[in-house]
Amino acid sequence: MRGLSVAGRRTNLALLALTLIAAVTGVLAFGIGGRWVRWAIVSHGVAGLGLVALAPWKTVIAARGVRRHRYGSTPSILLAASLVAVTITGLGHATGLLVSVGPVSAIQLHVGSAIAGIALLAWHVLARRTRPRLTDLTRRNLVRAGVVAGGAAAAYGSLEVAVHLLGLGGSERRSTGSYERGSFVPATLPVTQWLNDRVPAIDVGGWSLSIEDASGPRRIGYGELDAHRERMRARLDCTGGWWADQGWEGTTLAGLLSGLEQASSIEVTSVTGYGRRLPSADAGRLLLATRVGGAPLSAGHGFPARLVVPGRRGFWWVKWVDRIVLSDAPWWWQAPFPIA
Ligand SMILES: Nc1nc2c(c(=O)[nH]1)N[C@H]1C(S)=C(S)[C@@H](COP(=O)(O)O)O[C@H]1N2
Ligand SMILES: [Mo]
Repeated sequence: MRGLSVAGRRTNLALLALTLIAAVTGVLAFGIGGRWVRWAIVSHGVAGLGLVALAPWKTVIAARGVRRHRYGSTPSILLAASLVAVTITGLGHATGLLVSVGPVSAIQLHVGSAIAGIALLAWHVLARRTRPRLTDLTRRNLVRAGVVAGGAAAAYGSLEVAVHLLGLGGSERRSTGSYERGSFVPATLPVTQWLNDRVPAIDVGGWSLSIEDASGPRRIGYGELDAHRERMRARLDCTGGWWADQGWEGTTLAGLLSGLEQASSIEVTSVTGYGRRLPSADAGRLLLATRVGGAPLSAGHGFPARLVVPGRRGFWWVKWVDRIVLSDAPWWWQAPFPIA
């Protein structure tokens, strides 16, 4: 890069490294359902605050570029705007000061602006390339990186303490960062779709569940399925930023599939085409629910049947299930996040 000082290079590389950490931990925070999610969330917050801390230095570098009227400043401005949006929504969600904007949650805006920002950043990095050099690995630079990391971690800790002392909404977040909504009151449980799936109107007269193994399909009607009343209390935690506990009723996949050939994974698909593949070993813990809170599911929550997947984020809880396929493919043989 022409005309960029050593300090400018250093700042740019640090920003790039922190952005990569923030992106990876952000994806992990969505992918992990178990207790390790806390560490993805903490690292994500620390990386984010590190970026905020370096922003003033970046502003100096950017101002120099703007003064030289460099080509391509419109995408740069869009990039800056998306980063401001990412920061406001991230801090807003974490502190509880901005949890939603109308029907859209701060987390949804955070992810949306982050994806836009990453696309613009890819362009920016290619257009204004700063190549890491071996000479960047001096002891002084490592100390500097340590100071940024330590400072960001201290800032994260202080922010958490402040949120608790001030009693802000953010103190109510669980380990995934989600806020409680409508536990044990299914009527107030948010109805959420992963992307653009629509709530279908299903007439149980025409609906049946197809269960397929290597020897072919077999069908179960609603009456037969709803006769099972195994209970399971489970926590639905949507990546949109909320969670809820409910009492679900139905039948475990282990019960439903008993007597069928052993397989490696179970593919559960919705009337709408949405689906996830789960490990067969989990079948005893997976409930195909027809009821929640003692009443049949509402259309929004998956009537006639939906999957209950304790320990996995909401996008695994397939609604409006009409097909279950036993498969030899490993369960992770799918896109890490639904694409429909
Ligand atoms: N068929 C289908 N099932 C789905 C989704 C979807 O878009 N389509 N969204 C998932 C997501 S992201 C969540 S958080 C839960 C939400 O369940 P609820 O609407 O009953 O609260 O459903 C899951 N099941
Ligand atoms: Mo979700």
